[in-house]
Amino acid sequence: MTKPTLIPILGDQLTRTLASLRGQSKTDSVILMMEVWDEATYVKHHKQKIALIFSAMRHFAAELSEAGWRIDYVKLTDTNNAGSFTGEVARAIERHDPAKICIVEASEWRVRQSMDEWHDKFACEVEVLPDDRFICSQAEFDEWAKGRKELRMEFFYREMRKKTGLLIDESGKPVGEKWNLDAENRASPDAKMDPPPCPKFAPDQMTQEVIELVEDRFGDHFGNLENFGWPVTRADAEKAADAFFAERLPDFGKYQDAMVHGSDDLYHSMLSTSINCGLLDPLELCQRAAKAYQDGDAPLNSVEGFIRQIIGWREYVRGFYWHQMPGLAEANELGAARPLPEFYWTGETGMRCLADSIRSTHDNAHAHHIQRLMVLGNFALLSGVAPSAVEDWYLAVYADAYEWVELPNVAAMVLYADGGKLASKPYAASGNYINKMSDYCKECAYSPSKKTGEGACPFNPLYWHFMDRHRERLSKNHRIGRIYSTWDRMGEEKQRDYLDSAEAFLETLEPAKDGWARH
Ligand code: FAD
Ligand code: DLZ
Ligand code: SF4
Repeated sequence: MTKPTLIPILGDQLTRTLASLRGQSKTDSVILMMEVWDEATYVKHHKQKIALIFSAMRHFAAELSEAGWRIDYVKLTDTNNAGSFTGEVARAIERHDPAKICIVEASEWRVRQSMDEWHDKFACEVEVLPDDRFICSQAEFDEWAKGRKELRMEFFYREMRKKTGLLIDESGKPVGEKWNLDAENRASPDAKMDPPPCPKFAPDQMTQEVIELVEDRFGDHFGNLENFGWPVTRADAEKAADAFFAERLPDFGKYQDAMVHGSDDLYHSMLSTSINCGLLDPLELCQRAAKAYQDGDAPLNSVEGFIRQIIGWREYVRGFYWHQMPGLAEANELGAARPLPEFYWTGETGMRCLADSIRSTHDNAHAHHIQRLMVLGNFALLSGVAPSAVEDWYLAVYADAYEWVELPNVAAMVLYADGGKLASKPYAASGNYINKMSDYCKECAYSPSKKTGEGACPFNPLYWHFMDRHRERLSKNHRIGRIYSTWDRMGEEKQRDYLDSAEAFLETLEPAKDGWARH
């Protein structure tokens, strides 16, 4: 009897066309899928994230089994569960005596490090294949980055447009003559907004069992499971995509940066969880978006904006992550050291923008981009929270969070902890920005127009406190340095007022209790 090939499939590799499945004989292979304690707890993930991954894994295993594959599925509750990928692969080798292991490279540094030991640890051959679900290979990204002093998404994105042919005309130029229509995508919320609700998928029996397991084993993790409605199969993820293209893509661009209290999905696609665990193919989604433009079903600013998020930002942060690791996880160029405030976990703050973004995070394991960047992120940046604490929080609370995508967004885009390798300037903003882009401030306990003292929006003094603290570095930055002439014109008394207000506010921040993010 020929020895089989063992094909481990990880929780974010749930794709029928995965490189390790292509060209394999169904009779000569065993697919291994493992629910393991290590993955469920390296940070204390939001309950919905664990339920999503376990349920999507179980559904995917059933789908493969139906298609004739031999599946060895290890549940978290299996008595001898080894608790780690390496431990489970070792046990599977004993069960199946494979000729070789064939696996697609892990998406995260932590897991790749442990997989690197497999060659020495296991007697059989270990073949690790590149993850070709990304449009840009790591070698290609590294080549693009070579010799560049600054890495900027915009130039990378143009290469990806040319590579994929998305929104490129016959003469090789961008459709509509501009590469980037972001300037058209900054509308404030208005009365014309009426986003149709995003589809939610009622848990079937398999998901229900997983929900009970999560409640039982991870009951002390952040978040609730009552609202669980994420797609956990490719079929449902496609329904979610259909609804987005039919109902929300046309206004996606215009209202991309808008925030409305209590309105969690707006015109966003809500597809990141499905893309990241493998249920949806990012390139196919972009091709659908481009077709919607060609067919006259959506305007260019929306379609270009959507495509840019995926073949631009998503591909770019993945390349950046591998280009910068392991240093990126330690980066702290601004020397930020404050503990994460407790309200990031409880939502108990009078700052209405933060409270609403944290509520959505708690209830849905999701907040949209501008809440993550300009509310939650901006606050952490301005108040100088230590990058590792902020990174752990983002990794724990979002259902779409994997380190390869979370870390560049948090460390580099939000916190400027990489010293500007990814972003040309810190995304620092006062209350003005949030007031312009949301309806939060109208009913807030603070006033965005009040600059200092009692009742002033805390973002206002914090903004100047941040700029003052980092003057030496930021005054040399050509995109933000000019702000210091405004600061200097204020005079000492006004400046002191800002700094005192900020310090008084910072003193009120209660640090997070131990044990929320890490076990
Ligand atoms: P849409 O607004 O509909 O955008 C379409 C798609 O574009 C998304 O599904 C996503 O795949 C991609 N995309 C958009 N922006 C980014 C980005 N900055 N980086 C990578 N992909 C992007 N996204 C994650 O998938 N996982 C994370 O852990 C994550 N952490 C973030 C942390 C911070 C601080 C910030 C500022 C952004 C983060 N993002 C992350 C990016 C973005 O917020 C989410 O992808 C988006 O909110 C998901 O909702 P959506 O599918 O409705 O996105
Ligand atoms: C996120 C996650 C969780 C919570 N649990 C598992 C698991 O038990 N088994 C598994 O295969 N994958 C899980 N995942 C996704 C993995 O963390 C992800 O596939 C790797 O970290 C990628 O490097
Ligand atoms: Fe947020 Fe300030 Fe507006 Fe309140 S006033 S919602 S704290 S930006």
